[in-house]
Amino acid sequence: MITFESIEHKVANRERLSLEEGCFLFSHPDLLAVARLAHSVRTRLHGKTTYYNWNLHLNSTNVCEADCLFCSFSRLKTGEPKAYTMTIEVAEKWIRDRYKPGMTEIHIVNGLNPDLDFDYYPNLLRMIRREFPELHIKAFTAVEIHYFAQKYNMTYAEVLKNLMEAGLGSLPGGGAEVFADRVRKKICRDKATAEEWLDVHRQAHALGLKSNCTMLYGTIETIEERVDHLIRLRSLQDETNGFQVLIPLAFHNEGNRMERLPAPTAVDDLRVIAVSRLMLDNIPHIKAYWVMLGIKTAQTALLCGANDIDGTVTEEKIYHMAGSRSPDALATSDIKHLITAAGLEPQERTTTYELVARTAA
Ligand code: V47
Repeated sequence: MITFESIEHKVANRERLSLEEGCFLFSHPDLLAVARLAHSVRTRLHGKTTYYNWNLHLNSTNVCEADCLFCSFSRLKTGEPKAYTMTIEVAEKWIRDRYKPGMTEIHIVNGLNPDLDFDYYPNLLRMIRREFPELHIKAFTAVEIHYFAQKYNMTYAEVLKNLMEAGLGSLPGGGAEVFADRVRKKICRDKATAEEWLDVHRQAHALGLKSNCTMLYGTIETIEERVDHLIRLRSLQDETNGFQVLIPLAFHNEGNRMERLPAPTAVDDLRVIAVSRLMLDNIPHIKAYWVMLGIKTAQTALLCGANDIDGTVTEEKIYHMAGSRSPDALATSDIKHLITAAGLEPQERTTTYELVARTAA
């Protein structure tokens, strides 16, 4: 029989938790006990060290053929109100206006735009590598890579190699949503399937790229489907060891077709962070993405299993168009303050978790 004590025992012995144990933790009435257990694992892995980075988000087009019910960012067609596609020149100016020497990462996620040639993407990366060589380029979700392969008639490996030659440094974790077919058929029926999403990451890892992974929670998924999602990520990680971090993504309900669903509460958020830490014994980091959680919940999540708070971000669109009330950007001094105020130790990192040391100005 599963009890909280039997799970504690397994965690202390570094044994892997099962689907049933994950479901038990999601339903356990004592959130603080689950959080404390997750914090003990976080502390075993990372001590008080809490990572952040100095980054910038670019969404160079929001035109998107996919019809995800939860999305507030995309526009179906070029020419619709609020649809936009930056030329490479406009993207260059956009970055230049926001870039500060010392930044280490640009994160790029776009819509699935039917009106662009494949060259647009390597050209965008080449421009960034030429003009902003200090930036690591973390770009294009597995859903985008899958779309490029289909649309431009290439294999995943061909797409990835092309983009790597142009400067791609790693893949972000978006587009995973929840892997269960039942959920995908309802909320994101016309984009990469779970197997395709996983296969893009499998192939990226085989080519030596690191990547991130996500889980979108709070729409229509069951607890069992959440745990199944985590277990599928864990299985691929057993195979490749290429995932760096899980970012649980809380559903935001403004400006999309799932507005009638209530958004997850802080208790849901903290529980997902904690159970993710406990289930994913082979993924090193769990990120409390402050843009999505809000600053206060993100800070609390650092004591419930998370050990990373993402970065400065600067002009995030996907969550702000879906109702996020978080600020547009955080200064690194604000991030460091949040971490130290939680009794933890801030450590700046690169995208691939090398430590960044800065001398005081
Ligand atoms: O793929 C879209 C999700 C993702 C909504 O890899 C929504 O470091 C909730 O993946 N409510 C994009 N979620 C963001 C993303 C990400 C963010 C930060 C860091 C990293 C990383 C990755 O956001 C999408 C989708 O899963 N999403 N709309 C919404 N209304």
